[in-house]
Amino acid sequence: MKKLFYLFLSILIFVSCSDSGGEDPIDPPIEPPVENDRPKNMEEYNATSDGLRDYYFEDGYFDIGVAISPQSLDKPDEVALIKRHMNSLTAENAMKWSSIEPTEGNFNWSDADKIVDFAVANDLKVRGHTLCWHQQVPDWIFEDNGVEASKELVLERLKSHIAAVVGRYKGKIYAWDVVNEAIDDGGGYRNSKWYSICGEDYIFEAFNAAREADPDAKLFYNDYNATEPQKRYSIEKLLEDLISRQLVDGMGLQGHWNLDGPYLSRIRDAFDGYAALGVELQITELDINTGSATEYTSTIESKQKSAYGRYFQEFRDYKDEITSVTFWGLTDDHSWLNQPGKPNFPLLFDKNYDPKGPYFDVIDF
Ligand code: 9MR
Repeated sequence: MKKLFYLFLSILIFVSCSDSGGEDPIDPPIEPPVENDRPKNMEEYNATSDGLRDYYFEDGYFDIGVAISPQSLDKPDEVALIKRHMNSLTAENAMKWSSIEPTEGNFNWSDADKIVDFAVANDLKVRGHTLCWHQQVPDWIFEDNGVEASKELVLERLKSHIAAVVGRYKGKIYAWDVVNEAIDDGGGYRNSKWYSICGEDYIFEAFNAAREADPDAKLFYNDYNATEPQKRYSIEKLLEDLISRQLVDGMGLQGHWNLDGPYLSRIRDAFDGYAALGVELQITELDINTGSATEYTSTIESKQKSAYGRYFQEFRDYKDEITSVTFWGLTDDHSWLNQPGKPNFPLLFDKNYDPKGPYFDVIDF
């Protein structure tokens, strides 16, 4: 009996070790690129007017977008770069609650309008970002004459804000990040003001209000670290619930990634998991953090080339599921990661509006 027990135990150990289901220790080698006629260097880049949108959107992969501020549209160099490379725009901050409705019922539309009008005039799509978040959200929503507002009042304010914003851009904004970052890294609901006052109901009310205001808009749940298993399982549960009420169309994976991670196996599992639910996938805020290095050295450049190269290879492999990839900023110097005294180099274009090394990896396929 004892022998049998040990035999059973060793079989169990063998099986569990050989199918660890864990992450790859290192990412698998990248296939050597097939010869193509896309630019390989600055000289070839300057000799063509084609850009990312030609290689990805027009070739049947996915939209290529960028998050911008309205001030970008006053700068001819930035406008030229946007028109050459992008077919989709996101307002980096201009559509957030504190920008649009800083005090109750008083709407500032000018910055958001400027971006939408530019997009319409130049035949670019717009992703709306974001209707309900725990940041950039004014205090008045949660207050009522000096005390905490009731759940009913908060939900009323949420619904009327969403009706106004989505209603204004109906037919012009094709997709909305309705709720942003409602799940925390441990997989529970984020303990925001929204949650502490309304419980999870605010999520459903937000989606419902967006659906009512523009039934044709695609509605997304959007989050960071969406490839991390614990968080992913909770997001999947939330999506299932939203799907059963026909309130969601897509999952937005922000994509604030690093030179070394997430591992491709994690990304693949996440794409498979979300796509299996029947929603479309978008990478909504892509950038690759270069860490604490104060200069863009050749070592950092080569790591970033390989990171961008392998992530985009992965996106192409999932072209049937992924409908859009948006960069969180146009040039390194305007990235949220680039802080005074703490430079970062997360994007594909440098401060002179020139493509960096990784650009050529992204288009080399
Ligand atoms: O890039 C945005 C930065 O300019 C703002 O100061 C910040 C406010 O918290 O939000 C940044 O954008 C965030 C996005 O809206 C949601 N996902 C995380 C992004 C980076 O913080």
